[in-house]
Amino acid sequence: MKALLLIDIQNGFCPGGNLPVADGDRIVPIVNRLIEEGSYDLVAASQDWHPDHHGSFASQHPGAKPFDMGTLSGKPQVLWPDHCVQGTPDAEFHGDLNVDAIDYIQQKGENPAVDSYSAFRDNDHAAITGLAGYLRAQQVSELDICGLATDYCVKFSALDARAMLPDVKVRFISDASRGIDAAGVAAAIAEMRDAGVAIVTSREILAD
Ligand code: VGL
Ligand code: ZN
Repeated sequence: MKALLLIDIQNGFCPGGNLPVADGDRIVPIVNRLIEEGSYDLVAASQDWHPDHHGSFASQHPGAKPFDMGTLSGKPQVLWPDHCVQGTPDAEFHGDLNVDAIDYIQQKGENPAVDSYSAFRDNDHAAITGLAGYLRAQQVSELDICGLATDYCVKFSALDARAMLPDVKVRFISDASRGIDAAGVAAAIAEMRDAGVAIVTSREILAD
C-alpha cells in the first residue's frame, strides 16, 4: 500500500495565517495533483490543533515575543505566535486543498504542556498519536510526506516515520513542501536524508 501524508496544510501556515510560511499556499495545487494523479492507495493528513492556552505560544510566557527561545515543561521551546487554535479558521485546512480525498486526519498538539511537531508523537516522545497504528493496520509499505513546515513538522514526521515504521520506504517531496527558515530547510533535508528518507520531487512521482 502506498500512502501520501500531508503535514499541516492549514490556513495558519499559509500567507494571511498566524504563523505563515513563505509561499506555503503554493504547494496546494501540487498536492492536489499528487492526490489526484499520484497512484496513492490512501491519503492521511495531520492538523495542528492547539488549545488557546497552549504552552508553545509566546502569549503564555510573560515578557516573551514570538520566535523567542523559551522553555516548556523544563525543555527548550521556540515560542510561537498563537496559531492553529482548535475550531478557528486558522486551524482549518487550506480552502483549495482536496480534503474530500483525505482518508485519515491526525490532529496533534492538544496537550498544552508539550509541543507536537511530529504527526506521530509528542516532542518528548511520552505520548504517541494514532497515526503509526493506522498506517500499520492499512499495511502501508511506502509513505510519501510533504507539507508545512519542512524544518519543523514535516522533518519530525519523516524522522518518526523512519523510527516507528522501520520497514516502510519513506520519501520527502521537496516541491510540495515549504519551510520557515532557509537554513533550517537545508539542515532538515540533510537530517532526513541521513535517516534514510529519500528526497524526491512531484515531477518524478507524477512521471512514474
Ligand atoms: C509547526 C511550529 C509550530 C509546523 C507547527 O507545522 O511546522 N511549526 N507548530
Ligand atoms: Zn503548532
